[in-house]
Amino acid sequence: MVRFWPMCATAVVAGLLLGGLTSGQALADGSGSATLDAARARGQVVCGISGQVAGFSLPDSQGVMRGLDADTCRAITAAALGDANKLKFVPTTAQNRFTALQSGEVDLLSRSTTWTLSREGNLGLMFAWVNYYDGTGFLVKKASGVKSVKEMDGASICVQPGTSTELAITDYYRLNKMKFTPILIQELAEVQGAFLSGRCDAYSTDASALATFRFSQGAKADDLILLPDIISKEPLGVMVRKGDDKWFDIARWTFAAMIVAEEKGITQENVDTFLTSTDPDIRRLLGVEGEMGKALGLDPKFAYNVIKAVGNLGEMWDRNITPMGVPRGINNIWTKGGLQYAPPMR
Ligand SMILES: N[C@@H](CCC(=O)N[C@@H](CS)C(=O)NCC(=O)O)C(=O)O
Repeated sequence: MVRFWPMCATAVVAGLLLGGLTSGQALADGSGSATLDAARARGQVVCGISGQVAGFSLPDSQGVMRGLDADTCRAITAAALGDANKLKFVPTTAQNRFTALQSGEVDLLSRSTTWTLSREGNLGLMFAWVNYYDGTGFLVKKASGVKSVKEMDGASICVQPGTSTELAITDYYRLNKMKFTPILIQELAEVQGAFLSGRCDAYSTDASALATFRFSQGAKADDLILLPDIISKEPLGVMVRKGDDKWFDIARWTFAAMIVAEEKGITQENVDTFLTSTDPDIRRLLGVEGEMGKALGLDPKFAYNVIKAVGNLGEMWDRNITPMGVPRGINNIWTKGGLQYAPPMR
């Protein structure tokens, strides 16, 4: 006790001083979120994406970044700054993505990143929401005749280093007393090219990305088979830095807003017709009554701005993932049998 108290007291005093100073200052001068204040000052949210994955983040023929991850950046920007276009995309790789967020180069990371304990516990970063419940899958050539991972003992597998995919395959092979040779290639185009040219027997990553890659092969898609085995859970989430709780809240409640909108049938196109709704949930959601925006340090119409910019969660899916031929499944909202469930916005 004699040794405990002084240390404890020092920590408490230091905590009060630091916490008091930072949050007191932020409250006096700004929103309570250093990240939001910085984004407001520069007039832009900076969002880390991959920029290379169809359905998630890939520029279209006009150079506009498209995909679920890109629209996630848009939604949070619309909530934060009231305008989804006040957004800068920064491409990141599997290996530099966490440093980009830690260093402050980006305000948030929306890059098919799996939520794991060690990532949340060790990196000073945290996951605000899951925008895609995924799992590790395998793509093989139809000509190989392989129908299941169990037939792939001794196989060479192309995989990007620094991914949870690498760990999932290692676990699976260890558990099943099988062996594989990892062919580690950092660049996405190279890893895909290596697989297509036969340098490895299979290409493994998140099943979503395999499905969209297969789809992008056009007529040649039929030569490739996505095996039915999904060997791990890969909840892909949106990450922010620890220590800016208000920014975390903004990211989290942006998703809640898109889910509630879907529950209530509110879309990008019809949202204005709901402004006169008598449903208390809808009135609070759209900022007609209550102080939901204020609680987040935002405009009362933050959720309205999100819906105007990207629509509800289902619209985000339909715009980006449905065209790739991937059914929504567990990614549906809870009222339709899926995992996306929003806490009450009250
Ligand atoms: N979800 C896994 C894998 C993430 C990952 O890097 N996925 C590939 C899927 S294609 C990707 O986004 N590559 C794009 C790139 O390297 O730019 C993780 O968090 O480690």
